[in-house]
Amino acid sequence: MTLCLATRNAHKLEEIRAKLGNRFRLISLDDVGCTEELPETTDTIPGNSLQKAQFVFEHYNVACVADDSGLEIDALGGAPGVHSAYYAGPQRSHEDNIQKVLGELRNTTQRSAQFRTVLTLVTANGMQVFEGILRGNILQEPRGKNGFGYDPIFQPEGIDLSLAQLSMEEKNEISHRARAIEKLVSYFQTNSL
Ligand code: ITT
Repeated sequence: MTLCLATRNAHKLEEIRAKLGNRFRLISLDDVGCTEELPETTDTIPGNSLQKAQFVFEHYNVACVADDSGLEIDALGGAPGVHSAYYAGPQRSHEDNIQKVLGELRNTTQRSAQFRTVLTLVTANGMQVFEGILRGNILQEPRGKNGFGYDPIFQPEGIDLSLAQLSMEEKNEISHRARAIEKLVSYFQTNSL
């Protein structure tokens, strides 16, 4: 059975492939011949995740799982959320995004936040949604060089380091993305495509 992961990011493909095992033939957008940009025009993380999976299923006639993720900061009413990738502008700079968030939180002691991943599976049988959350706090300044995005300013609950100070393996054990993938994997333990 073939399952398409709606990404061109080789790391995401490998992370999911490693956890799903060889139950499915997991393929990428390139493998189904999809070279166009997938639509991401809703204003929520679950909305964009569903939109991407549905687009691939309808246009390429293959079961598809799509992810969408973002950082949600409580004191900012859930921002940057669905806008995480380009919060400081269309240049999509991780450094600029971090500086914008730190500026907005300068005068607040309420630093709680979460990373959220929503995976949506669309098949001929309908759709299923799997969510992973990682709670933590926004640091006063960036720490660490690993990872990407907002990792240098995010300190997971119960850990004394930023996500960017963890190795990729350590992050993959606790991350929002890993938690959503675990739910997808356990769904496939009792369900098929
Ligand atoms: P693809 O669409 O190419 O997969 P993307 O960067 O848009 O890449 P996501 O939907 O996973 O990917 O995430 C959107 C943004 O949310 C991302 O650009 C980061 O700014 C932030 N983000 C998501 N997951 C993150 C993580 O694990 N660590 C740090 N920042 C993250």
